[in-house]
Amino acid sequence: MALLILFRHLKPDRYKRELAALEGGLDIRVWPDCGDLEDIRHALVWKPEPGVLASLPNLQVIFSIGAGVDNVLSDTRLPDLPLVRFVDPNLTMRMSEYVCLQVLTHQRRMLDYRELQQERQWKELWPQPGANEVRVGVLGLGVLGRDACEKLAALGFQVAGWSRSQKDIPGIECFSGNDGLDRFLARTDILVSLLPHTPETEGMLNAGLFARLAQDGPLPGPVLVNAGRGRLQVEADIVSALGNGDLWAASLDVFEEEPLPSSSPLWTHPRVIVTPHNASISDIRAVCTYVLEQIAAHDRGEPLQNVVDLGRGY
Ligand code: NDP
Ligand code: OXD
Repeated sequence: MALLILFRHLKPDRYKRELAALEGGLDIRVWPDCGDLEDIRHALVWKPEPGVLASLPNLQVIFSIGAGVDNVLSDTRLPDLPLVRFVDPNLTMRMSEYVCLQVLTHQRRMLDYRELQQERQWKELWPQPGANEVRVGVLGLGVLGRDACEKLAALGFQVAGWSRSQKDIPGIECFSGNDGLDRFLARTDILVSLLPHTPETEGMLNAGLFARLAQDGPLPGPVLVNAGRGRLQVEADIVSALGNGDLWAASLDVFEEEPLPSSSPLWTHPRVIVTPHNASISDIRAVCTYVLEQIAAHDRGEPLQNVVDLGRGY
């Protein structure tokens, strides 16, 4: 009974070492050196080479090292097996750190103060709204969105969230579905996206949506923070919206194409903060512990946790 590490564009070595340290006798294979394919019961994946999972006759469970599984679901020959995504308090904490950092950066106008510092200018900017005057809207009220909302609310922001199904979260104004989206956007000064990439969400962060954000807020204009997935955003529209005032600033951790091509205007745009898809990285030991615990529980006949709904795509 073997576990296959199946990564593209990511080194498997540390995962292999951690798994071996946690479970001495485990038979670990690393793609493309799979050995006898019949031995493989479990696969640990990130951007798996399309078709490989379908070639494993005795595969039982697929484990994603990330919370997002679009990179797995894009395999058109994905076998109909349980796909478990990574859910972990450390991952959630790191994402909320990123979200709070970006929201505070824009609320406190740090891009402007940085520019003034470079010019050696001692100057106070106006307006300087407090957190309680700023309305943050979080797209996605799943594991990450909910925690980010609660931490932003603890900082004093007026927080709302939007999801597919209606939620009831104390202290957070909850909106849902297409009907709720307009009202949610119209009350949002800083928009945070923590949505998965699915056929429904692809391209939704576009000019039409930016134009529906609040234009009567306490900041000079609306702000976009995207740490969900890059395929949600239309980057040409972000650049145009920054030019026409539909957006005042943006913090982007994810991109249509990753790594972000050096020709992208986002790299040098004065109103954009770029980070290399590291808003929240998966802790390797935590991933390996999580996977081994789930395998042990599954072997005992207990249900798997955090299984992706293949129909919904997240
Ligand atoms: P969850 O599956 O827990 O939550 C997803 C949320 O999105 C749910 O609230 C869901 O609504 C909502 N949603 C999905 N589709 C729609 C839709 N069409 N309309 C409205 N709401 C929708 O995911 P997580 O919170 O764990 O993670 C979110 C995403 O964050 C991941 O998919 C991944 O892409 C990204 N991520 C990025 C990282 C980074 O470093 N940049 C790190 C980790 C994750 P409902 O609750 O009604 O189902
Ligand atoms: C994830 C990611 O989905 O790192 O976990 O993007």
